[in-house]
Amino acid sequence: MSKIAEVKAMVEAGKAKLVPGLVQEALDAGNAAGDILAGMIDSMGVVGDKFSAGELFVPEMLMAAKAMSKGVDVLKPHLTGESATSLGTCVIGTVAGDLHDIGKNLVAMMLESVGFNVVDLGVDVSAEKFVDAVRENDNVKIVACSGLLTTTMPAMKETVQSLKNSGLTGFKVIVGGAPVSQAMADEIGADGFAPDAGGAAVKAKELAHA
Ligand code: B12
Repeated sequence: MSKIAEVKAMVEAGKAKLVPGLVQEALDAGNAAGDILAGMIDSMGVVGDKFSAGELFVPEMLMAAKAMSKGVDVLKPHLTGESATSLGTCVIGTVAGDLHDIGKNLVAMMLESVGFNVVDLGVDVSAEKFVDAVRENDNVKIVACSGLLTTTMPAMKETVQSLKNSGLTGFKVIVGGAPVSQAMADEIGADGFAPDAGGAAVKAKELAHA
């Protein structure tokens, strides 16, 4: 079994203690950090499908998430570069009612690596909290909203609308997460969408310069 296949199997099995060592071994064997990350993201897809099929439950899903997070910690220095320039501040969070944060954390990491000062509000963030963060932080150029549940899409819409109606200016709003699409982003009035963390960084840079 290849090292990446071993990492994937252990993420799926939720082996948080084993994953960091295996990720390091995969790096040492010459695998690119991006390929190892893609493998772990695949594993989360498998876990989600098994959850849908009733083959595993929330505790197993949580263990897989913990295992992936530990693996990402090892990859972090290999995925991000030091950026000398500052593109301004990016406020990021997962919208109200939603506790999923792996994708949001990856997006935050990539935004930081391209030169944003990232203010991470965490998960289950209300629309008011997003607006307060824009008011309270200097030079906010981007607000990034993450959401993984179809049931929290109304909260994402409310967040975008609250930000747009706040009277505050100088920033753009980007949205993302598995159920989000460009069409949905357009419909709720967001300025940008990207399907993954790398795309989020590209889109944020483009909008911050616009
Ligand atoms: C791990 C997980 C959990 C963990 C989360 C732990 C954590 N710390 O995040 C736990 C166990 C807590 C959990 C709970 C629940 N979950 Co859950 N979970 C997952 C799972 C398996 C993986 C999610 C993940 O981390 N993916 C990997 C990351 C890297 O991908 P990502 O988040 O999509 O992020 C990428 C992009 O979307 C994008 N992106 C993300 N955010 C942003 C933001 C911006 C601005 C941009 C531009 C891009 C962007 O970039 C990221 C990196 O490339 C998914 C299955 C799946 N296929 O997604 C189900 C899934 C999301 N969960 C689901 C469900 C139903 C639940 C529960 C309701 C289960 C329950 N009965 O309690 C609860 C809800 C809790 C809550 N209130 O939030 C469903 C959602 C169904 C739906 N359509 O709404 C899924 C799809 C599983 C399924 N197939 O049924 N879950």
